[in-house]
Amino acid sequence: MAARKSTSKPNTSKEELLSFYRDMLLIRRFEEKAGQLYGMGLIGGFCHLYIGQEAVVVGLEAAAEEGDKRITSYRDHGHMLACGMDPKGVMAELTGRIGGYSKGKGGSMHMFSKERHFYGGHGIVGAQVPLGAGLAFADKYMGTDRVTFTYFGDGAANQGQVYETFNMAALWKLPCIFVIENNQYAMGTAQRRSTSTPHLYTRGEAFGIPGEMVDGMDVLAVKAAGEKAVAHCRSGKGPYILEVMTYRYRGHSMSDPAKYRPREEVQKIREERDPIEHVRELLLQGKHATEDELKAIDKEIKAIVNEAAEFAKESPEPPVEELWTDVYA
Ligand SMILES: Cc1ncc(C[n+]2csc(CCOP(=O)(O)OP(=O)(O)O)c2C)c(N)n1
Ligand SMILES: [Mg+2]
Repeated sequence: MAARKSTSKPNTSKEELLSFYRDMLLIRRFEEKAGQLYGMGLIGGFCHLYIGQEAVVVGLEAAAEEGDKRITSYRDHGHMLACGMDPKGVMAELTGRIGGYSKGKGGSMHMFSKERHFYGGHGIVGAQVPLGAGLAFADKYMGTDRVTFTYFGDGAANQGQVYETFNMAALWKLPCIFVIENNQYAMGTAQRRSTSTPHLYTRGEAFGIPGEMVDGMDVLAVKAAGEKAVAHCRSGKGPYILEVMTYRYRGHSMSDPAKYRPREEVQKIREERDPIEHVRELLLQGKHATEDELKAIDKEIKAIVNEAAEFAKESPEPPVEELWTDVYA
């Protein structure tokens, strides 16, 4: 077992690049629209945007098969869209309307889809990690060969429950991929100020869990690492850790003015490392698409997002009777 840095790049096709482009663009435009609706007062409460991190979830979803499960933190809109949940239902939940995935009673951090095997949306930092191992345990117990993608942040990686989970997941050889989305900040705290060692992918070594560091701004590298992790888990060898190096362009949440980092830092990554721009260049350089064709895709995606926003605005608020439904007593 050795934790190591991944450098390999997979082969790809025009179709795959186009689908990565679409899927990442859908997340970005959706999140930009959510930011606008928040600014207009149509979304209340907490709202954590995923802009900049799109290649992580899109690359890993390309390595997943039907029936595989996923669970994540509060920064969850991208995960929902990437696993095939309806943008209208997600946006309507953000605006607190009856047409939302939780009938408007959950909001940004509390959405689920049994059909798409999406298990939330968790506001307590690190809480989804043992739950993810539990989902993987269920698959092992039932004798399926499905795997669970358990996503958490660099900040959450310092939580005690993560290590209790690593121990049990390794002991029971659970088919769980622990995806550490390292966007380099936990709220306003940079990783170097909070974390004793620079590499989180080695954190499973004490438990015998292999780990790998992946370039999270390169969707092809993420997919390749995901395929390797999935093959490991599906073959019964137990859990796997992927530390996916990424960056969030916006503040921690909509209420964060992001004064803890210079603007130039964000600007530099946007200009030099943007995951969508990367695929756009591969498409253009490989002559797989023209500028006009890519513009047409952008237009198509904007229409889907606008339709979701219209649906979210027109859907009524939940009636008072809904206060008494979906409640455990
Ligand atoms: C147990 C717990 N402690 C603290 C918080 C407050 N909090 C919310 S998000 C966050 C930072 C988490 O950072 P990270 O895991 O890197 O995820 P990111 O927001 O970068 O995606 C903190 C401290 C919380 N929600 N839960
Ligand atoms: Mg973080």
